[in-house]
Amino acid sequence: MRILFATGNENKIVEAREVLVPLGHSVEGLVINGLRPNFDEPKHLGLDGVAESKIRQAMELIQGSELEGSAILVEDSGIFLDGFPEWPGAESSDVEKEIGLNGIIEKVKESGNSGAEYRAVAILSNENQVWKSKGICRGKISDHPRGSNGFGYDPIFIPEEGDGGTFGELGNEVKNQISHRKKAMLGLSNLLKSPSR
Ligand code: ITT
Repeated sequence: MRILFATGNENKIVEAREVLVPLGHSVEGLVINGLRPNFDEPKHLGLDGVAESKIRQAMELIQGSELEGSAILVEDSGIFLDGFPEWPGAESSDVEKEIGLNGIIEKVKESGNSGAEYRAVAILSNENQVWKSKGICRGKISDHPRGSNGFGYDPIFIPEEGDGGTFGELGNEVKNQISHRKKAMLGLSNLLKSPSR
C-alpha cells in the first residue's frame, strides 16, 4: 500500500519506512501545496485523542484534492514516566523544549522512580476504512544523556530489551526492532490483512 504519513517529524517517517517497506508498503510524507500540514493537537485528550483528531484533520485536508482516496497515516507518541502518572505523555515534545533532557533527569531523580515507557498510537485511513494500532516500549531513564542517535528522549531512554545502552547509543537498527513505533507500525501492517474496525 502507498502510505502518506501526515507528520512534521522526519524521524518518524524514517522509522516507519524501515518497518513498513520490508512488509511491502511505501511510506512518504504527506505534502500539500509544497508544505507538511500542521495540525491542532488537543493534548489534554491524550495520545488517542490527538491521533484521532490528526486523522480527522488530515482526511478533511485531502478532500477534493488529487490526494483524495490516498491512505493517510498519523501517529501520536510520547514518553511516560512511572513517577509521574500520564506525564509528560502527549505533552512530551513541549516538556522537552521547556526543561530539556537534563530537566527530565532531575525530575526522575526527585521522584525516585526511573521507570518509563514510550507509547505510540498510529491510525491509518483511506476513503472508507480506518485501522488503529498501539505500541509500548518499556525502559528506564538514564542518569546522564548518552549517545546521539535517534531524536527527542532517545539519549536518556534505556529500553528493557536492549543491552543497557540508551536508544541514543543503540542506534536506529536496534531501535527499529523493539520500539513503540515499530510495534504500532507492525500492528497496522497486520491489521491491513484483515477487515477494518
Ligand atoms: P507530529 O505530531 O507532526 O507527528 P511530533 O514530533 O510533534 O510530530 P508528537 O506530537 O507525537 O510528534 O510528539 C512526540 C514527542 O514524544 C517527540 O517530539 C518526542 O519528544 C517524544 N517521542 C516520541 N517518540 C519518540 C521516540 O521514538 N524517540 C524519542 N522521543 C520520542
